[in-house]
Amino acid sequence: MDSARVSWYPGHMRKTLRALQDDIKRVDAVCEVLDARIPFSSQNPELGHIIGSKPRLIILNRADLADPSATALWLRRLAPCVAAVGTSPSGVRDIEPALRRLLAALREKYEKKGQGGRSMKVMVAGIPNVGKSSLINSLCGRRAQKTENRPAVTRKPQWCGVSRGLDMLDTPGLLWPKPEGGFHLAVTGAVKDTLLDTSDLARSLLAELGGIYPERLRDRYGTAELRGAALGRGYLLRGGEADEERMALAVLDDFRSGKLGRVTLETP
Ligand SMILES: Nc1nc2c(ncn2[C@@H]2O[C@H](COP(=O)(O)OP(=O)(O)O)[C@@H](O)[C@H]2O)c(=O)[nH]1
Ligand SMILES: [Mg+2]
Repeated sequence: MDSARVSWYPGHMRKTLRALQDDIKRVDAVCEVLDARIPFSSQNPELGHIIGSKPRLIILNRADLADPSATALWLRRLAPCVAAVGTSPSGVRDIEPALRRLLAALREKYEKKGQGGRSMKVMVAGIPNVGKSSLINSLCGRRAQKTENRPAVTRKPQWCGVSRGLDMLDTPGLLWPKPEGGFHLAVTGAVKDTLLDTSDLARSLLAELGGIYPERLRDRYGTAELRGAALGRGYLLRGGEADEERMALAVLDDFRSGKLGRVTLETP
């Protein structure tokens, strides 16, 4: 990466970028974690540059919140790729077998060199708050990594033994300066809410959901319109006007917690 591009980054992201560029040299493969609801927008092009030609397994995390039929399409499009729910051990069961398949050729190479006992090292990388640490915890069967529902909880690289011969490296999330899917990243919680106008965000989300799942908005709010929804719920300001800000928070919370059903915003 040339330094002109790196200088675009805010300080802590630049540090993350450098750390990933360094760590990539120490690993045999990478699990690139995407959000199953927004596989396009959650794929960091910069990470692609860092991964280069290393074996890569794509993980569509938060599959519990995504539309299963859309996930099935993405699994085919992005292969080798598995779907996962990072918060439970049963939700990550496809990952280890997929990694072993991905690394079979390399393993054989090591065995021929008499290094069969060598442990395989896999980096887990992706945007902030996509579930990297949760996935690793579920794979390791213990609470090895700190997880929290906000970006930038994992600050330093952390190793964790998943099983005999397989070690995984947790990494801090990497965003890039001007993500094209900024709106989708914000509604799914990868970018801090405070950076964006909540009402605008909720309005855009309602418009988009109105196009894909209109009946769900009708069922929950009686309308696809923010102001109408606020009035319908009796969310009012002192003068009797609709409290759109309060309604916007409710809509975003409903979406993020799955109360609007399983939703995928991007299809292949
Ligand atoms: N619904 C759901 N929530 C998840 C899943 N994986 C992670 N989370 C939640 O997403 C938030 C961020 O997880 P974390 O592992 O800290 O993300 P990281 O920043 O990528 O390491 C936490 O609140 C997790 O409980 C998943 O598959 N489904
Ligand atoms: Mg983390």
